[in-house]
Amino acid sequence: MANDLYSRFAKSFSGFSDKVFIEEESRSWTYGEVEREAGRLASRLQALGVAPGERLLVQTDKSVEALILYFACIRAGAIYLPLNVDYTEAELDYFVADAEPVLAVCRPQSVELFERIGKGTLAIRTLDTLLTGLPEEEAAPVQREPDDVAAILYTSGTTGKPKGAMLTNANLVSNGDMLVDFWRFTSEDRLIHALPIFHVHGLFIAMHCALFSGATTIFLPKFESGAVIREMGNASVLMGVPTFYIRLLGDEKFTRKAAAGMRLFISGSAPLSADIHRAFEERSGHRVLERYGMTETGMLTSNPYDGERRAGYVGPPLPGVELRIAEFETGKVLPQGDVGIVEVRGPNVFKGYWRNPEKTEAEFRPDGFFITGDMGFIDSDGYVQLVGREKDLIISGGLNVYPAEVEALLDDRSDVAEAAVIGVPHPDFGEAVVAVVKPAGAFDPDAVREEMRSDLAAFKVPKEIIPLDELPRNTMGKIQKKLLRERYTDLFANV
Ligand code: MCA
Ligand code: AMP
Repeated sequence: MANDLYSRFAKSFSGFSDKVFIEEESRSWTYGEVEREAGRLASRLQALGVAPGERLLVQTDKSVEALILYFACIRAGAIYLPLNVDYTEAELDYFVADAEPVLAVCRPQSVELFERIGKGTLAIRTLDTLLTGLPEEEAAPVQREPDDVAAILYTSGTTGKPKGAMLTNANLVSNGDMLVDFWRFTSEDRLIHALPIFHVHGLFIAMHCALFSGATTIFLPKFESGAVIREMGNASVLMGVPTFYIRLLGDEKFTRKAAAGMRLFISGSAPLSADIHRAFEERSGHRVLERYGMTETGMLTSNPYDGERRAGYVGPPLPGVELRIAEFETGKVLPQGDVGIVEVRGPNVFKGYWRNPEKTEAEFRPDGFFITGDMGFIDSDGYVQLVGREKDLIISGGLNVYPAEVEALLDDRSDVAEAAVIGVPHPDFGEAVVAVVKPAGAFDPDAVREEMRSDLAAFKVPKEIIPLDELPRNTMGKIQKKLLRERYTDLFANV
């Protein structure tokens, strides 16, 4: 049997053919039905030039059909490139130019925008038009090599433009199979899926665990605590970002009884505070299993299934993942217990950044370890604790925001002399984006926020813009962000 990603899908599609794969409010889909639709859609994609190695750009709402488009793309051997629906024209323009997709599938309201961006050379379809009158004949799966790229996921960076992380067939198959085993997924499982499907977390981690194990997915359009609590009576696993767990605790219907039938709650994408971890256990009787990963690497560490799930720790490295702590500047490996940069190697680690060999080289050590940008240490039991980030990054509700991108937009404005963008503790999102700005003349923070929405995805727009006469600087003249973070640490304490 081939070991490319579609072959892995096919094993479940045929092995569980008559079993329900996905339940949504209006209908349910068996594994066999999903495979048949993916086969027909792959025929249509091929007719549109979506050939092996070509990029298929997708910016659609969450739906089972959008998921089938992913399976069809992989079946056709093409490279899947999903994008957050929040991205604005300026952001999309860059992705299209960089990835040079052969086809863009978008929402009806974005067709005109993609036409402007594509300048007549990009084929554009909505999901509806793509699915109308599908051919009866299913395209034969195109076999790919383990090292061929299956998907490109863009991640931003501290400096410069977003980079497309190339994930190979082998990366996705190995990480998926390992997680099924580690988290004990079986075909008896019923996974509540409330994450978006344009990130590694919702698309690869959640969906591959369900698909590879033959489980059933309860597919919700988005996270809403009431709906998630209702589904718990009929489910076994929930995967989410810390905000999910914070919001569940904020809902009085979330009780021990409501969670009684669940076997596993998994959290990741951002730090889950030890307080929330404990409050969750008190309320539900379940200890959340926290894990740590990245777009470039899939899952890296996880608290154990059977052993101690330790609050505030992301657990030991997962099977097959080598993890070490090093000195950032020199790469010197540090002794156990010392804080340094987390570096990783393994079959899960991506192939490199799309058409960006310089960035790829800069983020790998010569011996193949990838430099994550996260700071942490390994304790005497082998558990990893993350203590901060070397990269200037804010994680808000599980979504990454690079201050440099927001600062650049503010610095470009004539009413701003200079700006510093920081992450401030937020009770719902974990961290919230805040801009501290030295105005140049008349300055209306609300109007500025409103204007920023046309250039930046909504989650990146500062929740507050604070005008200050002078930004604090150190003796080297560098803006002291640490001091600003301390000063505004209670900004959202009462929201
Ligand atoms: C929405 N807003 C946000 C966020 N989400 N602002 C900051 N951070 C966010 N994450 C904006 C909305 O546009 C809106 O702005 C306002 O905040 C309130 O929105 P609300 O209705 O409360 O938001 P929501 O729709 O309920 O979404 C919150 C959410 C969602 C459920 C936490 O953001 C989410 O599903 N996050 C998960 C993201 C994820 O999958 N991350 C994984 C990537 P306005 O009113 O001004 O318009 S990381 C990854 O994949 C790695 C591998 C890993 O380790 O997992
Ligand atoms: P992304 O680039 O969106 O894949 O985000 C990856 C980053 O999310 C990592 O480098 C970490 O900084 C962060 N992250 C993921 N999981 C956790 C976790 N459990 N605790 C703390 N940070 C996390």
